[in-house]
Amino acid sequence: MGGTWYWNRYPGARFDSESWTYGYSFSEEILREWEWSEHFAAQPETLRYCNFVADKLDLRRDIEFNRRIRTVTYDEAAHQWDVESEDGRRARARFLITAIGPLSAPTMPSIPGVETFRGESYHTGTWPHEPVGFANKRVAVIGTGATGVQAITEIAKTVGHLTVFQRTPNWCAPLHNRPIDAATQARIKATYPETFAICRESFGCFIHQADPRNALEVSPEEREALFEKLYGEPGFGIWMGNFRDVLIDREANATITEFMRGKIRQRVKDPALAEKLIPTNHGFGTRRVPLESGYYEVFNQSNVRLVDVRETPIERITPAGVKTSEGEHEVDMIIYATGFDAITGAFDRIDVRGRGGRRLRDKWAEGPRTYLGLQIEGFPNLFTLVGPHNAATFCNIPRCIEQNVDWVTALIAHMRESGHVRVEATREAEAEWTQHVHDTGRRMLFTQVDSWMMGINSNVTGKQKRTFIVYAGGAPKYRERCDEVAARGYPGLSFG
Ligand code: NA7
Repeated sequence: MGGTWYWNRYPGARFDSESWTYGYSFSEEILREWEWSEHFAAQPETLRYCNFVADKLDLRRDIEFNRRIRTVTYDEAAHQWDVESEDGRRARARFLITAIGPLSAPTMPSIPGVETFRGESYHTGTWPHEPVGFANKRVAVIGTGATGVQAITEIAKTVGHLTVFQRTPNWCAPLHNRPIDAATQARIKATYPETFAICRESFGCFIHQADPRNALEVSPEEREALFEKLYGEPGFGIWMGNFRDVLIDREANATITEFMRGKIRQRVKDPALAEKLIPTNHGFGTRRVPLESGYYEVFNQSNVRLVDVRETPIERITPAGVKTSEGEHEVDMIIYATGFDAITGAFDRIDVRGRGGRRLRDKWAEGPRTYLGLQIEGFPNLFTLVGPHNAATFCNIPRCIEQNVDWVTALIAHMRESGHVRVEATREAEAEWTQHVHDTGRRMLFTQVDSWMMGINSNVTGKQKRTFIVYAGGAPKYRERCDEVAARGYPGLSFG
């Protein structure tokens, strides 16, 4: 139970969304009864929340745990999906709804020798349930994405010696987490409708709304003042609540990038080290912004070392540690914070066969093609929640999941009422939506940068080319389009 919050139990794992914007909005009882203890809850609390919801709604009786699905096949004669798990058990259903997660297929680095290491080793996405201690141990962390940044900051508090292997530095911003006091708790509970209304209208369904001004139309002093204010505030404000053009316009982006550069230089004592922690190949916000709670200060500790693997590449993992071109780093533990085969990875791990035995993997070989990120031509009655080309992949995710679920539920109800047993995206509608996803994406600077949001994973064969896998038009526009399709009787879908 809990999905991403079940698996990602590495030290330091916590929300980057405000807790009170992240929970389910559909049940007043759940909203009333559940109390978040911190503005950005840590993983154990979120997992408790998932279990609380499951119990409250009596969901366990409808869930079969430990059933990893191997093959799903559309039976054209019966208009049903045949679902087979790895243990050979089967199930059949008219509709198949995937809720397999955009960041659920962890990837190990393609470095030789991983299996030869004699010490402890863990991937952050499959962290053990037993406690892992770091005191008096020499620990290596490979990877400095959102996960690595959280894990490194926490591990550094107790570790004997920490070596961080960094390939690409990211622009990290302060989280400013704090407990929720009683007065704030009361206010949160009294204003849920307003909170969710604000989220609905913001680009990524966060509580932060973009400043309506352009960065370059204000004076440098005004610009600096907003940046400074946002840097001092909790959460993604600096990313999502910044001047409206900083993620679109290069010159505007350069202003916030310069500001962030200054912050890293202020916080890291050794100037040469600060330069290594400053990204040089992408501007602020064009990759997922890790939120941090003392990350840069970790590098001021005498027991922490940063290894820039662009300068000294990792050659192999040895039985004793990590060997770079410069020499061997002997360690007791290696932590792989190397990320996921994002968004399409979980689909690739299932053999999905549609009409005529067509494989989804083949259809998406050159990148996904979808209608509204929810339906696929050739794969009737399949709905892909938080799938590629769906606004939910670039979102305060539960907010967008609820939109996906409501839309799919209404469509299924519509089919029941009208006696239909089959629904499928038309080729034309799929082509149009896919083109729209590409066109919308091109406006955004993040599509010019390598990251998981562009389908890049250096450790997965065939995922080295930038691909439009997320919808970058924002949640409100996406919802508008979905609502319009439903209101007009579902153009773009063929029913049978
Ligand atoms: P990310 O953001 O994909 O980060 C993975 C990190 O691992 C990143 O720093 C990579 O460097 C690094 N990496 C991956 N493979 C290697 C190899 N072979 N050698 C060295 N370094 C490597 O994943 P996260 O788990 O941090 O975050 C994923 C999302 O989960 C996050 O955005 C949240 O929304 C939740 P690179 O940048 O590729 O050079």
